[in-house]
Amino acid sequence: MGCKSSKKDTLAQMNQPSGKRTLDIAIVGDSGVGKSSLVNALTISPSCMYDFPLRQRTLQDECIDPQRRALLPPQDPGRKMHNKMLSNKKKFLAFVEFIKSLQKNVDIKSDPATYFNEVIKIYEKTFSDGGMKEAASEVKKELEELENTELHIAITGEVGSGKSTLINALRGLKAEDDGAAPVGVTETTLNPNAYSHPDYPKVKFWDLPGIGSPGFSPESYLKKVDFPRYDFFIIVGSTRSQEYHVKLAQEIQRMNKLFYFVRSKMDIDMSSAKRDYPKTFSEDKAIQTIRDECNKNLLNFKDSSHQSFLISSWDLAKYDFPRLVETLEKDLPSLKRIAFLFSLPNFSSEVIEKKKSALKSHIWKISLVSAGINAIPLPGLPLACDVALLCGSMVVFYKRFELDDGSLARLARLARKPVEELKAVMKSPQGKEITRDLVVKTIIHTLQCFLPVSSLASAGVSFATTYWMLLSFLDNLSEDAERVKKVLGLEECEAEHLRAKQNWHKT
Ligand SMILES: Nc1nc2c(ncn2[C@@H]2O[C@H](COP(=O)(O)OP(=O)(O)O)[C@@H](O)[C@H]2O)c(=O)[nH]1
Ligand SMILES: [Mg+2]
Repeated sequence: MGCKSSKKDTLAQMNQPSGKRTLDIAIVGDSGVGKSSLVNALTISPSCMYDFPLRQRTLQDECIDPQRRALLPPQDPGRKMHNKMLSNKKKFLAFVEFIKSLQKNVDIKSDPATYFNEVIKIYEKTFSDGGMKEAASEVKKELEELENTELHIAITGEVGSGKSTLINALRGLKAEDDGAAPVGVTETTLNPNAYSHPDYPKVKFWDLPGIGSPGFSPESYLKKVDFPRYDFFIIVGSTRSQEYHVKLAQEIQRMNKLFYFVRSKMDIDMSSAKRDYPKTFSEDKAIQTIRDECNKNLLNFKDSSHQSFLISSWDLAKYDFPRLVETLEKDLPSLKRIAFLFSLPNFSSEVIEKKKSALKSHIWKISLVSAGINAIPLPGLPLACDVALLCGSMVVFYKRFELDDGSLARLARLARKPVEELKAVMKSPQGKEITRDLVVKTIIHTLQCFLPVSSLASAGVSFATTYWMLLSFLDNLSEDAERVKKVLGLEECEAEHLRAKQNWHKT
C-alpha cells in the first residue's frame, strides 16, 4: 500500500478531532526525509518489518489503550486480549442488567430461594470462562470513587439569617455540641469556615461571611470566599429584603454554579402569625403569603424557574426542606447526589427509604468484590469471601443510617433522651458487635436458609450468599432506623411534611 502526503493534507488531518477508536498520527518533517516511507512501513503487514516492532511498541506505549490496540495486527496476542476484554465487558454489563432487573421486578420476600438460586446461576453463567477478577476490580474502583467523592456546600446570607444554625441542623448538632458552628455571634472573621459532616468527612459545609453590608460587591465577595471550591450555594434570608440575594445569585449563575434561595426561621413567622390572628389563623395561608412574598422578590431575577425554599432549622422535616432535598437530588451529578443523600439526617421515612435504595445498589458491587478479590475460603463452608470487607461495609451501613454508637449518642443528646432508649428498639446487633465471628455466623445462617442448588464451593455461591446477607442486614437496619426515628419523636413531623408536600403540589 503506498502513501502520498502533502503539507495541506497533514494539517487538515491534525485539525480533525480523533474518534474514540481511531488513532491519527501526524508525520511531519522536511521533504525527502522519509515521511511517506515511514507511513508505509507502519501500515504494512508485520512480517515485512525488521526493527519496526520495537518502534511500534514505543508508539503503543505512548498511546492510551484503545488507540494502542488499534495499531495491533489481527494475530497479535494484544489484539486477542483486547477482544477478550471487550467480551468480558459485555458479559459484565449483562450481569449488571440482570441484577438490576431482579432487584426491581422480583419480590425477594415472596420467593427468596428461587431468587437466591437464580443469582448463583447467572453468576456462574456469566463468569464460567473468567472475567470475574476484572469485573470485581471495576466495581471496586466505582466504590472507591464514591467513598472519595467530595461535596462542598456553601451557606451564605446576611448576618443573623440563620446560616450557622442551618449548618448545625444539617450536621445533626446543636450549637452547644462539640465542633458545632457558633450561633448568634457577631462574625469576627471574613473567611469561610468549614464544618465536616460527622460521619462523612468528605461532605463539607462552608459557613461563609455575611453578605449585604453597604457597598457589597457580589463579584469581590465570591472571589474572596474562593467560589470555585463549592458544588452549590444556599443563600439564606430571614427577612423580606432579598435585594442582595438576587445580586449574589446572578453572579453565582454567571460563574456557572448552582444556587438555592432559602427563607429561614419559618417557625418564628408561624407563631407570630398565630399570635397576631388567633381566631383566623391558617398555617397553609400564612405559608402561602410568605411564599408569594419571597417569589415576588425574585421577579427581578431573569431565570423564572428559581423559587424560595421556606424552612425552619429547628425542624427540617417541616415546610420546604424535603423539597429542597428533592431539587438538589435532581440537580447534582450522581456521585455527589449519593454523597449528599448519605450526609442527610434521617428526618423522614422518605430519606431512610432513599438511603436504603442507594445502599442496595451498592450491595451487589460489594459482594462481587468480596467474592472476586481477596476471597478467603471459610473453613467447612462452600464459599470464600473477604470477611474484612463485609465487616467494614456493615459498619459503614450503620453510619449511613445514623445507628452507629457516635450518631446514637448525638441523636439522644439532641432529643434529650437516654441513649439506651434508642438502643432498646434496635433489633440489629449494635455497631461495636460487628465482628468477623458475627459475619461468619450470619453467612452460615443465610446458607442454611437457602440450601443452594450448587452445594460445591463456588464463587457463585459466595456471591449470592454475601449479597443476600448484606441485603437482609440492610433491610433490618432500615427498619431499626424507622424505630429509632419514632423514639426520637420524628414521626410526629411526618404528617406535617406530607401535608406541606401536598400543599406545594397544589400551588
Ligand atoms: N426559631 C428559629 N431561630 C433560628 C433559626 N435559624 C436561626 N435562628 C436563630 O437566629 C439567630 C442567628 O442565627 P445564626 O445561625 O447565628 O445566624 P448567622 O449569623 O447567619 O450564622 C440565632 O439566635 C438562632 O437561634 C430557625 O430556623 N428558627
Ligand atoms: Mg454565623
